[in-house]
Amino acid sequence: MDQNRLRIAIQKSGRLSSDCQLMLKGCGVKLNLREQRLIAHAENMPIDLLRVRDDDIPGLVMDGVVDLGIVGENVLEEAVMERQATGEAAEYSVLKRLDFGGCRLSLAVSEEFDYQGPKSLEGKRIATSYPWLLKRYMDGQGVKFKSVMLNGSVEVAPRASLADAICDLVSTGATLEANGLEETDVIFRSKAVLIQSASTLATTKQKIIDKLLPRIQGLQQARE
Ligand code: PRT
Ligand code: ZN
Repeated sequence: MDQNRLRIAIQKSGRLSSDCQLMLKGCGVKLNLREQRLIAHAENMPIDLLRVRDDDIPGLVMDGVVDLGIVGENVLEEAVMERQATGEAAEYSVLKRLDFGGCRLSLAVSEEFDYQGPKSLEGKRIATSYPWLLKRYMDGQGVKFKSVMLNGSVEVAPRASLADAICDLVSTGATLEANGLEETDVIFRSKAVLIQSASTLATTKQKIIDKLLPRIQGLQQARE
């Protein structure tokens, strides 16, 4: 990769990809994303896009492998807590909170569960892909629980008797309803954020960022 080109990590395919691509396009960045390539070079600016799983984005930014990244705050915060727990560096700065990717991380139980607040989950098994965010919330509530780590199909865990409750992302609530689950506690509210690595950037790269940021601001204002 050319060291003079600004490197931005975005989700390759998923809920954030099209909004990320639209945002960059709106900023005047001409991309050729037709090929399923890992790296896409902008045609008209010194910018390279690294297209990866969203889970890899916090690490790529915090390790300084890329200069910028766009990721959900849920994934970012979980990664920060995990890295802090293992003594890894977890530094970055948030350049902008974006106006897409909105969701919440919530606790949910089966409709039959007699839920009287977080204390009802004492000693219970909770299925989640976000064990650190969940633990922080439950520690705050003074409730001990067992975390059941699932990277997908979290919402079927109670029905499959794998867990007594779940802690999962919610946007419309349709998935919870379809699985006979009731949202009880919102533990984290998230949006996509544009983050920057903590390493010092070359002036040429900083200049591109200084050009992009007001354009992103303009796009968001136009949508308000
Ligand atoms: O392959 P990769 O690892 O990159 O993608 P992924 O499958 O891990 O993530 P993806 O594309 O599903 O989500 C990327 C990001 O979008 C998340 O990290 C959130 O920041 C954000 N986001 C916004 C959501 C949702 N809304 C959302 N509703 N992520 C997931 N969901 C799922 C949720 O897990 C549940 O299964 O949608 C379902 C609930 O939706 P409703 O509308 O039925 O409530
Ligand atoms: Zn992911």
